[in-house]
Amino acid sequence: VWKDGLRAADDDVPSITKSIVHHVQTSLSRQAYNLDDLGAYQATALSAKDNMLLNWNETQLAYTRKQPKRAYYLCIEYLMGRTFDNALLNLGLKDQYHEGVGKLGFNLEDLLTQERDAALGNGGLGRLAACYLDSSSSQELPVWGYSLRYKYGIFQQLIAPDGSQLEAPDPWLEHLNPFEIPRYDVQYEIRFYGQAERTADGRAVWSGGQEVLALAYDVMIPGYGTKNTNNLRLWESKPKRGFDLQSFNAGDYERAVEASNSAEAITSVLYPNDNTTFGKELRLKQQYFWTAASLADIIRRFKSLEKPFSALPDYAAIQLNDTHPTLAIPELMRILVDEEEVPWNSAWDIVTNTFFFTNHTVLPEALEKWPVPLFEHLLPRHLQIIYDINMTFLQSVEKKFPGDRERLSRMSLIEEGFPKQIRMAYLAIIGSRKVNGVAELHSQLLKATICKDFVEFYGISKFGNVTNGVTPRRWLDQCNPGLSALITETLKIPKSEWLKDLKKLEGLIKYADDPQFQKKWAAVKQTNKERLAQYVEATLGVKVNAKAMFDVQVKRLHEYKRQTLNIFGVIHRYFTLKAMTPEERKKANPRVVFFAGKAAPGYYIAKLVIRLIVNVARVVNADPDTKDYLEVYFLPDYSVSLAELLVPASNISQHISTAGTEASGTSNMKFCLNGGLLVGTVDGANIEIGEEIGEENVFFFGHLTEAVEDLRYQHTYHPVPIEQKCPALAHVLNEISAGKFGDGQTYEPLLNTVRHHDHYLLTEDFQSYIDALKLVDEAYLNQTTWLKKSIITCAKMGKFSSDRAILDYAEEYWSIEPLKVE
Ligand code: 26W
Repeated sequence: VWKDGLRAADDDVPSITKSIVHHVQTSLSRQAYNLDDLGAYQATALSAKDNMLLNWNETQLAYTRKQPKRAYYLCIEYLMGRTFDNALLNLGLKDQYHEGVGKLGFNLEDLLTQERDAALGNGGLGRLAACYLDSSSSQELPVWGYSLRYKYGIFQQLIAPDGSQLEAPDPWLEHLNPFEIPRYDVQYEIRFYGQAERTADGRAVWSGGQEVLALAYDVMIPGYGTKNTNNLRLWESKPKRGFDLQSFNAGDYERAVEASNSAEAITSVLYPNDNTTFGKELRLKQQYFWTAASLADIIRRFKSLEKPFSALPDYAAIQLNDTHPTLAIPELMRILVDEEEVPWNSAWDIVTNTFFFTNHTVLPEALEKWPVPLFEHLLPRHLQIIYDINMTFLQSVEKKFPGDRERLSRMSLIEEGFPKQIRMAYLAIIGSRKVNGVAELHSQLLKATICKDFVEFYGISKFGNVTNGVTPRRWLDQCNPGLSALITETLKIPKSEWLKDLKKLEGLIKYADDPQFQKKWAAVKQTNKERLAQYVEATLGVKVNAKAMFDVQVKRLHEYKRQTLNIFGVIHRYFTLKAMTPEERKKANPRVVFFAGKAAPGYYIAKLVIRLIVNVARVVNADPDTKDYLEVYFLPDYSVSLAELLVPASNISQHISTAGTEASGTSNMKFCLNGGLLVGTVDGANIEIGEEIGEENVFFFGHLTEAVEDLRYQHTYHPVPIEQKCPALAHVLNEISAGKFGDGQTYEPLLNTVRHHDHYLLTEDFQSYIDALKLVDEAYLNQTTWLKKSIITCAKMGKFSSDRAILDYAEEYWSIEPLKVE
């Protein structure tokens, strides 16, 4: 039963119960007879962890032996959600654990909810990284993730009595975390501040300042249906010396612990900003701490191979996710030039063949730029290196475009001004082998805007596209077991086959018209809607009409994502229903509208939008005239786990960003994969979803990207009053102002963004949005055609598996190959 004397659970039920009891008694030192769900969860998770560890060890051993080229995925956020359920699923042990836990008097489903989400991310970027890790292991690719072990993840969102967002810390590590392994033997010293003195040979010595320790924590990433188990390495900051003994002895206890507090602060909290820079020194410290520790680790591993440094690109590909890890570029130059004595030009060759850069947003406010004085103070040597890179680079630009001074200043890594700023995106572009965007439209826009001069300089082949994807394990099988079972039964192939080759879903198309199949399909959706309704009742204490159409918009609150368009549309619908006679109302399509999402704590307008939604919900839900036809809910504290409830329960979901602003979107893929229909603008990956599933199955509306620039120009130079441009919307805004949903004054700043500049073009898209929703209502009334659309939508989502995306990166970018652990 015990493998090789290791206390690892075997995969039969008796061994599983035995190993759980063993962990109760030893790891937790508790007794089985008075164990609560939390304890039972911890012991069960530890038992599952033992199983994963065996695979993890074998995987790492295989990598060490066979020395394949590896990819390193550097992302400052990983939005993992819960691990336990996914681990059981990927290990193929869910049924056995269900039974084993049952034998001990517990219910596995209850234990699963004891786990806190690992919410080390804000939104799209972090969740994408989590999906990519799942796919890397599942596709048996040697990929490791690197990030920070934030003590506090994304804040918990509370809603105050007046409807506004409040933030509370997320102490996710309060209890034992069964899924992390501290590696006390893996530590690196990281320096900040101090002096950098150039030496005669073009190198420099960086000394003094503050030194802190980076300590590794490993999180195992099991693949689905394979032994391959990759690693996510998270760094924790620690003081190099516990505390200042001199001050301590002098009785100055505060000073004694100051240094240790400052070291620990680095990984204490995730910055809650999404798509907007913040410009704080601590954030730059996080970025350097993480990239320097990760590179030290990568270089140590490479050095153990005893190859010349010129071979680094044959053994390592380093993926920079957005600009947050761009410091890795000057850091690798520093290691090679200053520490390893590699000549500058050879070092630059190595660097530019090792890094790959993905951009995840075109919003100007998200483009990272660091003020030179702040940067120089924290990282004096890196500033020198960046200046040197810039000089060489601009010389080559000058050579290709002689005399074009404008171009030189446009392309410089340093933006002139007071203060001067370092353009991190440009550094990432010139320091990388290839650059890509995350959906076709986004990659096109990149080439036409941020990268334009660089395309002219390097040629087009350096710039590509990898459309995002999502893991069907978590986002179908795990969150929607009913649908997964129905698909398996219908396709008549093992689930492991279609879950790893998602194009196989196309086998469902031939049943799209089959009444029997449609009936089962509808029943699964209904069950999921009732499951969500139960959650809402348990958390908000209200009963939701689960017979109505469920309409969902869940994502970070941001003006460009236009939750405003949605809530204004809801208000318009409410007025329309109000104006009807009871007889007329009976013909309306009953709808429940769900919102969820967090706003950055400092994002005033986004927070006002939440407040408006909550207060509109209050008024609408309390109106007996319309109650049967319209309900609105704002579900607090959106998370991966909440998404796993919402995604399977939606009839439609909304992805309604101003054209050209949403780089890709990934929840659009999740909803469609679960048979929800998409209401959206012609933006990001919506476009490719439309191409795959057929435009007749998507509700597109709104202006196209090409029109946006002109429209904004018109708004600035030839503004037309909103009453004239869009009377329906003007009426909605006026009613809000007049106090229909609580004090109108409160919302004025939000309403004015629409009345005045309307940067996100609500007045331009409102009418076509309302028209699209009308089409949705009409379509929903005919359930036969609706179900057919729903089935075809799911069946044609194969392209959007993150397996396809990660294989694309592996082949076209990183040049790595699968290595199966036998
Ligand atoms: C420095 C502030 C900051 C923080 C986060 C700037 C930018 C970010 C992220 C890159 C923003 C982000 O998450 N972008 C989203 O990335 C997803 C994955 O590619 C896309 O699907 C979303 O469209 C995009 O908004």
